[in-house]
Amino acid sequence: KIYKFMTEHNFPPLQNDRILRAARGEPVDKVPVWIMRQAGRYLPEFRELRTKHDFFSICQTPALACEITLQPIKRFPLDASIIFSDILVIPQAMGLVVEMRPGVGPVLPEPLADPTHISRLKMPDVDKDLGYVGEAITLTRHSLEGKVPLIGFTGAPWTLMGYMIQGGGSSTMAQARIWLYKYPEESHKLLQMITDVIVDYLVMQVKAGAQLLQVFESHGDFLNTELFKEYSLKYFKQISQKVKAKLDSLNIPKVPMIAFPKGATLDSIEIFAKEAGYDVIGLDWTVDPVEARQRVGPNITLQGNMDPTALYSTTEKVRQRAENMVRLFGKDRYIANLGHGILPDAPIPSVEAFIEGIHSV
Ligand code: 1CP
Repeated sequence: KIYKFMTEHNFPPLQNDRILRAARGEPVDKVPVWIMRQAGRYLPEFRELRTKHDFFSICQTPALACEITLQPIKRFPLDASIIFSDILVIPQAMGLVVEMRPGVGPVLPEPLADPTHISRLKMPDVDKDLGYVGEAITLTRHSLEGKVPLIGFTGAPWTLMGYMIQGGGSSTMAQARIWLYKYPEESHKLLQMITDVIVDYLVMQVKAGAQLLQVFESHGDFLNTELFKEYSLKYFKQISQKVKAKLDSLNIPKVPMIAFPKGATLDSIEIFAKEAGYDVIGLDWTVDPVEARQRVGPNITLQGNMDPTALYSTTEKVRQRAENMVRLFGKDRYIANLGHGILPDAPIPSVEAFIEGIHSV
């Protein structure tokens, strides 16, 4: 079990706590910055390693997951690392086959075609079935030598339900949305099962050494405010409450929790900030920083939100845009990031200019 080797003081002392300070609402010397998908295809050293190993073998091999997690940290003055893994390890642990097809992305060859298929799912023993993520986290915490904090993560229930029903990425999520209207009870049943796995999974990651947690609702785009409240917010609340309660009962210090409800409406974001119980809310690039701050009030940290495609302008413009973003969000209660994952062919000089721009204000 992972638990036996989790003791915070066994890890090297932390040298850069900007992101933790920002998440807690404490002042910072410079705005912390990290990039969603910062370990990925845009790095030649990642592509090189990928030619030799299958995607999920990397996730399941702690030494490889650790090596890739550190790649962007070695190159850039980022303020956080995020463990190399994927949100689809949960559907896998629940018994669904997930393949990573080159040029296509994740494919689930036998998705849940209708609610009778829920019986195909199993409730995993997270310490056993996803223990490899915990081992990768513990190893990475040591290998980071305290340089920056390590973020653990999961997909949110609705986003994972979407992949489980669609069988992969989808531009409409129509089948999964149909479930919400046609099979509301069974949808809740499925979402609750996924939520229960997520809670144990996140607690396990903290035991293993994760210093922040991010919950990715990448399919928030597909939910209007009413659906968001019923099928997303409800489970986000459970996740934050139960993770905190379990950590308390185990006498393990709580860690800041980040929610990224991508594409959620501004009304959803406002309700989320008031009710969901997260320290940080991530915004995609369609949200105006000033309006977001007015809506959510002063007591929550915002994260984001430069358009990933803005990295394809000149480095000078990228730097200016990054500086301007900090001015709009303000230096307090703010974590700089892109508004979604960095694209696989993003220019590396733009990544450098982005980070420089953020740190220069
Ligand atoms: O550096 C990091 O950010 C850590 C690694 C990481 C993370 C946080 C990966 C590696 N995946 C994720 C999360 C993830 N995976 C999300 C949430 C973030 C987001 O919205 O982008 C999602 C939706 C996925 C699912 C997924 N995995 C997709 C999207 C599919 C779709 O069209 O809906 C894809 C393309 C993947 C594969 C993947 N995951 C990660 C990498 C580096 C890759 C590329 C695969 C490869 O190398 O072949």
